[in-house]
Parts: sequence; C-alpha cells; structure tokens
Amino acid sequence: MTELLNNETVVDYIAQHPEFAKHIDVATAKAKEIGDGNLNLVFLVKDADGRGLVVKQTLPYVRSDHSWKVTEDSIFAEARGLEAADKYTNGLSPKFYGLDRDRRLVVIEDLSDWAQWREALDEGSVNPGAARDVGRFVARLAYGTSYFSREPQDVQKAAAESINPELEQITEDLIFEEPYYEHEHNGWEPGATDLVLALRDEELRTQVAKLKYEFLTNGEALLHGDLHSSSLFVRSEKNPVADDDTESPRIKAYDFEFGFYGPVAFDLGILWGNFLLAQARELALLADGPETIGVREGKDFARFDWLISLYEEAWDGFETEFRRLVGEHKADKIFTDAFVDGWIARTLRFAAGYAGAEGIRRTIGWAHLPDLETLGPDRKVWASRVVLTASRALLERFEEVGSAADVRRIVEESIPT
Ligand code: SR1
Ligand code: MG
Repeated sequence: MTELLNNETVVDYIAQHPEFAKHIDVATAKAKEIGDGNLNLVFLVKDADGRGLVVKQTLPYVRSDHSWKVTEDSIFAEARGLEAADKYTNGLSPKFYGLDRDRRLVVIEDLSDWAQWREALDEGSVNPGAARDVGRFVARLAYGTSYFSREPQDVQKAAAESINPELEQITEDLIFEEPYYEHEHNGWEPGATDLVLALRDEELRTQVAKLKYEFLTNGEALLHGDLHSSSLFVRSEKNPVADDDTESPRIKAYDFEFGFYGPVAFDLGILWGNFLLAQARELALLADGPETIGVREGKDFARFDWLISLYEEAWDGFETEFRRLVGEHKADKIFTDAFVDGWIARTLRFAAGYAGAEGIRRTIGWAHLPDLETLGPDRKVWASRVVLTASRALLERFEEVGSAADVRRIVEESIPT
C-alpha cells in the first residue's frame, strides 16, 4: 500500500519535486485536504501569493467504508484521462502537471476560483453555456481518441492500455445491477417503495441489460467514465466570463479515474441523469406538497425551464462539435456521411438509456447525492418519485429517442401534473 500524504507531508513532497514545486512558492505553501469523492485524497496546496496546485492521491479503500478495498491503480486512468483531455479538449480540463506512479498521485492545476457544478446547482445557480461546453468536451475526447481521427492499430493499442477493470466493475455493480435486485447497498425513503419494487421486473431488467452489454463491449473511445456534475467545474463570481464570449471555456472536467475505452453515449447519459436530479430538486423546492409538483401557477419556473433545456444544449454542443471535427478530417474514408449520421443517432439513443440508469442508481443505490439528500424527508420523496418515474420511462423508451427534445419530452411527461 502506498504511504498516504497528509496536510504537512504533501508540502514536503512538493518541495522535493522541482517539476511540481516550480508552480508555487513552497516556502510559504500550506495544504488543505478538500476531497469529497469516494476514492481519493485531494490536497489544495497554496502559497502566500495565492498560487496553487492540486495533488490527488488514490486511497486504497472507499473513504466512507474502509472495509471496501479498491485498487490504487485507478490513478493511471486518472493520468491517462487528464493527458488526453489536455491534448484534445482545448482547455476544457485542468492542466496536467504530472503523475508519480510510485506514490499513486497526480498533480494538476489549481481551479479553486471555479465552482463545483453540483454545489453551484444545489445553491440555485444558472450557468449559461456550461452544458454546451460539456457536450463539446465529450465530442472532442471521443473524436480525438477514436477511429474517427486515428489509425486502427493506434486506437487498439490505446484501448488495451486503458483497461480499468476494477473501477469498471464498480460501475457495473452500482449502476447496472444492484438497483434492480435486493441488495444491501440500496436505500430509499419509504414513500418511494412502490416505484422501487416495480423496477424489479424482467422487462426493465432486459432494458438495463442492453445498456450494460453496450457498456461492456463497445470500446469505441476513451471516456471520462463518471461525468456527473461533481466531476465538473463551472465559472464562479471569482472568474466570470462575458455572456457574449463564446470562446473561453465555461467548464473544466476533472476526476478521470473511471476512464476506459467504452461507449461515448455513457458520458452523455451520466451527465443527463444528473440534469434530471437537478430538475427534480428544483421541482420539489417549488412545490408546496406532492400534489403541486410541476404546478406553475404562482411560482417562478424560470430556473426549471433553464434546467430542462440542458439536455438539448449539451446534445447540441456534442453533435455540432463532433460533426465539425469529422467534417475537417476522417481517418477512414469508408465512414460515409450516412454512417456518421447513424453513429450519432445510436449514441443519442444509448445516452437516453444511460440517463435513466444514472437517475435510478443515484436515487436508490449506494451513491446518493446532495441534490436529493439535502432536501429534507418530504421533498426528498417528491423528488425521488420524479426521478424514478422519468428514469423508468427513459429506460423503457430509449430505443425510440430520435432527438434530445424527445429526452426532454419523456422527462416532462413523467412529471405528475
Ligand atoms: C465506490 S465509488 C461510488 C461512486 O462514486 C463515483 O463518483 C462513481 O460515480 C461511483 O459509482
Ligand atoms: Mg469522482
């Protein structure tokens, strides 16, 4: 097991590594552990002038359950993802300063002027253009690491090097299995039990099986692998950007430890599933009781309308950017326009399905999130029911989806009123 750093030893560590120390004044640097994820320590190291860097070190266990052992090798996926994102996504990820293989850590740019998107959303933020940039991020990473831009042997070698079986297994279990069976990891408010038990039916399991099989077998591009709103930074009041500035990045994607060669739709679907959680939270906060969920009379639905527009904004960012890149250069001339159209349509359908799977697992599985957890018991039930109903509809109907507007419609139709 690698020796874990702490707030004191991490500064000594940086001081002994000139390639990292050059980014700050080590003599005045102080560190703080700021990690809130499950699998890593995250140290923000800042000097007296405010210059900083971040050290992320893998834990050999799940932070909240030390008996659950996890490989420390996920740091290699982290480094691989950071490197690829740095290379292909044009500023939509933090700068990567380096990997220390022995200490199982990476050092990256300090983004403490940015806000974690989930925290911002849970506080009621509106972030114009952020979803579009996440779509662009997915498109650039997908294009840059796949057969669309690279030679087959090159992709196959990269795919082989990117295997990440232990973390893939976590996703397989937590997203594609446990929520659909009785399992000790599951948990929900009693007021949602009818919807939870109804998920355990063969037809729905078959839909989930299609998504899981795609996840297991379609190694088409390097994925982020866990692209939810806590894996994204957005602009904050400390680093604002003008509304008409369409070039400066509005997001930075981080936390690449779940990365592997998989279906591009998975990243988009996880993102969409987290939009659904934010929408359900907003609906629950706007309602006075379960019977007034979605009732607009006397309420300000402006922010909800923005939240529900994010499926289309993210998709448009993805599709427009992907088509632009493929239009500039395709590595394989037999990838005709009709083939590209078909690939995009298929990616959309699977993304809709993955959004449903993410909505369900975040509501009743092991990894709940503050979006619903901080609502209080009544509102949590109302929001859970919205997420479960919409997610179920997405699982049942993902193969019919022909546009991001269809995804929005399926969700809207699931809101009780
Ligand atoms: C044990 S890890 C649980 C979850 O946290 C991560 O962010 C992934 O979403 C994973 O499923
Ligand atoms: Mg994470």
